[in-house]
Amino acid sequence: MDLPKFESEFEKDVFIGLRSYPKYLKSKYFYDRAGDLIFQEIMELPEYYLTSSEHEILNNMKAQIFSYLKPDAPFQLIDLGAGDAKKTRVLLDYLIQQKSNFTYIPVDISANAVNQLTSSLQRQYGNLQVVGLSQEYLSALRSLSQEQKKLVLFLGSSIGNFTRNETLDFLKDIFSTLNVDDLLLIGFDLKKDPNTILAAYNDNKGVTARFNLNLLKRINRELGANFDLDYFEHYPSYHEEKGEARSALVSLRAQGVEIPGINLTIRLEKGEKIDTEVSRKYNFIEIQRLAEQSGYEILANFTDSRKYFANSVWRR
Ligand code: AVJ
Repeated sequence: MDLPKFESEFEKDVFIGLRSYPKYLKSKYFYDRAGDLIFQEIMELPEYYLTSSEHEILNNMKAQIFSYLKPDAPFQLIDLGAGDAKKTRVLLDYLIQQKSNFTYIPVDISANAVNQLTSSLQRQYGNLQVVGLSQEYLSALRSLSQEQKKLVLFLGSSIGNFTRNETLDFLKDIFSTLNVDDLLLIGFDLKKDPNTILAAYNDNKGVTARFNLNLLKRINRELGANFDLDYFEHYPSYHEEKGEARSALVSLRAQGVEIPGINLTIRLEKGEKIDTEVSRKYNFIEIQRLAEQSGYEILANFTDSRKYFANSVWRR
């Protein structure tokens, strides 16, 4: 099929996703200005254990993590998908206290997030060297100096949003930008009691529902669509064997929606879903296999007191 000409990747992805069956929208589009703020609210929710678990690990293990770097010379701390860098500040505080010589390089697709973060860090830490990059992860990594050692952070279980194939491709691509002995620190959400996982994506204040529905608001605003948010409901599920938490938006009645920005009209049956996110959960065997298949050596796996989350240190 010949696709019409699109002005942006967003337009193209929305068009393709809403013409598919089942319908889907890519989760990376959650993060517009409003979505960034709602995600910050999610990270404060008691049900969303991921943030507090990872915070606990980084706080307890920061000295060990940096001991693997053996930094005798200036190094680069690269933060992929830095957002507001709330958890990274634990590491920054530690490095500054240790008088480490490093450059902090937050990378985020959102130029808004990178600008806000850079100025906030400069306010907070007078002479921290910060180079914010609002680019795709790989082009950012490829643009960096090869002279200095790198520690690449991929925190928060962002890796969980990739499909299986995307996960391996991503890890191999990162590998190709690293030098021998450079490090990667990845956050994995661990498989656990399904009720605990489901609750993290189904909080009782409805923040996650708002986060999910914001995607339709974004399409209304940016593509002139007429999604009626009252006729969609947040629909989270957890598939234990697959280790996949999924979010969808379910249509509460049969309805038509117009999306003039991409010249598209869609129909939804009552009960039909639009898939919006997969958040993959791991165990240590799967983490080990991922590292092997993408060429890394695992130096350490750290977990929190509840064993909900893991931060894994990998070496090229
Ligand atoms: C930012 C991808 C780690 O999948 O847990 C939170 C996003 N979605 N609540 C996750 C999210 C719904 C989050 N990540």
